[in-house]
Amino acid sequence: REHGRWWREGIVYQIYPRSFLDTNGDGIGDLRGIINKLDYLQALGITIVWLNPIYASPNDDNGYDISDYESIMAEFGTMADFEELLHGLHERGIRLIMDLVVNHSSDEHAWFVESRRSRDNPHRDFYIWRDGVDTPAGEQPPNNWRSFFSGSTWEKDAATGQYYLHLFSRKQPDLNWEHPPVREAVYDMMNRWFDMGIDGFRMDVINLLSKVPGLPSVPDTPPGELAWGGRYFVNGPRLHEFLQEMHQRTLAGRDVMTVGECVAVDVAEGRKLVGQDRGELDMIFQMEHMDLDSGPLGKWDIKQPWSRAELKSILGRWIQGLHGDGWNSQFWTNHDQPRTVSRFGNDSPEWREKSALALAALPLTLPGTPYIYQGDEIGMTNVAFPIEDYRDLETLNWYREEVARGRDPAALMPAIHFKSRDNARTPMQWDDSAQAGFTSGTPWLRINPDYAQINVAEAMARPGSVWHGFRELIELRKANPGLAYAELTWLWPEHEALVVFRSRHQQQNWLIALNLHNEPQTLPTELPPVELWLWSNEPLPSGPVQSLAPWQALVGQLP
Ligand code: TEU
Ligand code: CA
Repeated sequence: REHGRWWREGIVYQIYPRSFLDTNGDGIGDLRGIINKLDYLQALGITIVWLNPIYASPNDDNGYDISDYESIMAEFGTMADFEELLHGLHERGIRLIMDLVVNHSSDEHAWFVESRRSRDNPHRDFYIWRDGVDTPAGEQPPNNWRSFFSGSTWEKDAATGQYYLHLFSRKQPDLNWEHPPVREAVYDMMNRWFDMGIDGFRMDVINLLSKVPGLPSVPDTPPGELAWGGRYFVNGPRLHEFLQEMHQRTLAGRDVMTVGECVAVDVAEGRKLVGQDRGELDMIFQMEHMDLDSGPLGKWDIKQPWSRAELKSILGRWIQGLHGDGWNSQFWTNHDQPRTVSRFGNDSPEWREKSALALAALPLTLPGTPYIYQGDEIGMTNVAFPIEDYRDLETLNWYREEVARGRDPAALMPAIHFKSRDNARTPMQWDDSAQAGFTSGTPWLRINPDYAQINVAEAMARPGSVWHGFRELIELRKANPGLAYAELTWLWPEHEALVVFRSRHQQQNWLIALNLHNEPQTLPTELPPVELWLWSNEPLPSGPVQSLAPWQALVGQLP
């Protein structure tokens, strides 16, 4: 297990470059902004940075629509800036992982520009083209799959009269992984980035690469209606073959890490993706707990309160399911999710800081590798903008589709305020100056109006702030690397406020006790006596612990 210690024992900090720091006043964060904050990252103590896509892109989906995998997005800077950033991170002992988005490209990628030209273009088969279907009601798309971003997954292209597949937006055509030259081109590109010295890839929707041949329609769907076609592209028939080939061609023999973002995956499938002897990926980033507060209709169908018992059951299943074989990621949010404290904690002035730290203590003590999303280290909160101020295409497409179906626009806003991806994408709040110190110009997305109270300068200057709590928890994590490998036992798994567990690795034992609730909790039984309390967001207990205050968190060492 010597191999890969750095990523097993590491702490990842995720940077969404567009919203991190703008240094040239165009309102868009840039690589220079990250370079200027390298000492900040080092002070926080994190050991790995994951950068969201920084490649050339028309930004239909903020860089997840790549038009050139080997050049830097003009707004973000130059290749020289990138090299300086990589070097600056390495100088500080911080590794860098990049986003790999190869389920799809931009429709402005040269491959697609060629592909759409004619049916016999040499690049035609780089993408997935099909004829429409003639029906009594007129021509229909090749099947009835619904896109992740609303509407059909098919777009008819005038040049050839055929449709191309796009599981995401129409500006994100799916690459055809059945076509060997696509795979060759991707592996070559990956190898060139590795040769530049990057330390790994976070692989976007990597379990969607392989589609069931024939691309069948979802059965039992009323004509003209769309349906979730996951069974035909989630963990498709050739996925493992493709990932093993990728591993052999790019990863084998390199000291790099790979983390696969996987949608709608279960533990059995997860083990195939990250099992130690599989030769596929190192770590899984699965999102089952991101549905804790969703009803049957999906993410916009808000369900509150969320169940702490269900959280424990999901996390426990993944931890036990991969123990000793595969590797988990631990996180509360990312650039696709709401802000942690607003969603799972309590962002009122009374409880914001305490609940942000109670929540932070969970990923930073669980087995696996913790991920911190930019801004969470100061307890940044959700926003509630009018619809005009949203920029995220998922949010806007859903809004337009629902309005077109006749729903009252005002009735859609609570879900948007709670769940929009833009909650996580508002710019970093560095200080209380105009535009939160993010830009001297007009930010691409509005700043959260709470920046005068919630900002990095304030939090760093004040002992006991969320920032200092994160720094302490990161330090604790580094001093106790065994936490990453531990076996976990829940105490009171059914309890709807308490999240309490013992963690054991070799001779070491820990106790983590969290009250994830606004009310104090009397414990079903007194906590087992610890040898030493290591951390709390309250004064450390001096005797037996029989109750926890609202949002109290305790980390201790057991004999
Ligand atoms: O996200 C994949 C994914 O699962 C999202 O579509 C998710 O369902 C949604 O954002 C939840 O609201 C990845 C990237 O993280 C995301 O930013 C991209 O938009 C998407 O892939 C397409 O590349
Ligand atoms: Ca800029």
